[in-house]
Amino acid sequence: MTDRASSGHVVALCGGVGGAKLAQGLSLVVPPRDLTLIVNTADDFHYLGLAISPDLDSVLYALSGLSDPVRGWGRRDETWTFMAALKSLGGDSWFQLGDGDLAMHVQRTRLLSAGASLATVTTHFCRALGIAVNVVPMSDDPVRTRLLTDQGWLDFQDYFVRHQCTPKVRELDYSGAATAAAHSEALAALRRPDLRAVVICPSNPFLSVEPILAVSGLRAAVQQATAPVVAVTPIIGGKAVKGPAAKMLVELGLVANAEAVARRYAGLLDAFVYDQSDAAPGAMPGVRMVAAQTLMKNTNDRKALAEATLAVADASATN
Ligand code: FO1
Repeated sequence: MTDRASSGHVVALCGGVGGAKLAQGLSLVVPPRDLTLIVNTADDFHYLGLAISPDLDSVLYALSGLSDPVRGWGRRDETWTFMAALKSLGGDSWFQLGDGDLAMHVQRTRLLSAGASLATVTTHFCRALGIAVNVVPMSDDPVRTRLLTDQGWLDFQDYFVRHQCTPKVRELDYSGAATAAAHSEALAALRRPDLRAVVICPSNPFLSVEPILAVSGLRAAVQQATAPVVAVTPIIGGKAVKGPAAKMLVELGLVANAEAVARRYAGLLDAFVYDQSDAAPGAMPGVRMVAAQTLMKNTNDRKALAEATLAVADASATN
């Protein structure tokens, strides 16, 4: 019988492209029944009358091998006939929906309007895509990230895509988070007696992780988890691997480094994984700082980072 350290349930909080990559890495080293992914839904929005859930889709695509390796979002080998035709008709085209990707949004919209919950739709997609891992939205209730910028309040995708993250961010609001019910499967996974680790993926702390922690009950559930909580840095050498995390840290009056991200999670962490090319973050009482290769260039890197992150958790559990 293997001891608990190399078995037990793993929960990962993820959002965005970096989160989807480590989620895939974890799915390669943990049996599917022992892995629950709690995914950010605060990027979700309605566009062309369709319900779009980008972070759920990025995880589903990453786990099913369908994700586009360059973009990080949407499907590989995509075609864009629909968007080109829509544009020629004067339709909105600022948020690009590939022809294959469009099927996800159409089917999600159909199932939601037939009364299914977002979690039920996600389970339906997992079954259809051959994914056995538990993929759970942080809540079935709407939570929406909004950003107060030098151009006023912006909805998330307006900031992220239409404005390409150029506006200066002053404040964030996760509207709906206080009243949204944390999904029961997310809470149950965090409360399992056989919990091995809680992994905070290398996602943007402001845009992907804190919206999850803002949903009532989830931060407390992570805090009270009986297993080590380990976060992986999304910042390497003062820069975000992808997206506006470093820029936002500076705009919010913080330093653009791994330590600033670790401090965002103060009170939650047992360990923090920073990149081996970086200086160790400043000491935080009770938080082990561990170096690893955190840049994931391919599937092997994702698998290796997942193994390293779980090894950190297992070592923390025995200390
Ligand atoms: N990001 C872009 O920068 N431009 C796009 O046109 C775009 C379309 C898109 C369609 C589906 C989808 O699931 C994601 C899409 N994204 C696009 C990325 C999306 O904004 C981000 O993945 C998340 O919201 C933040 O990580």
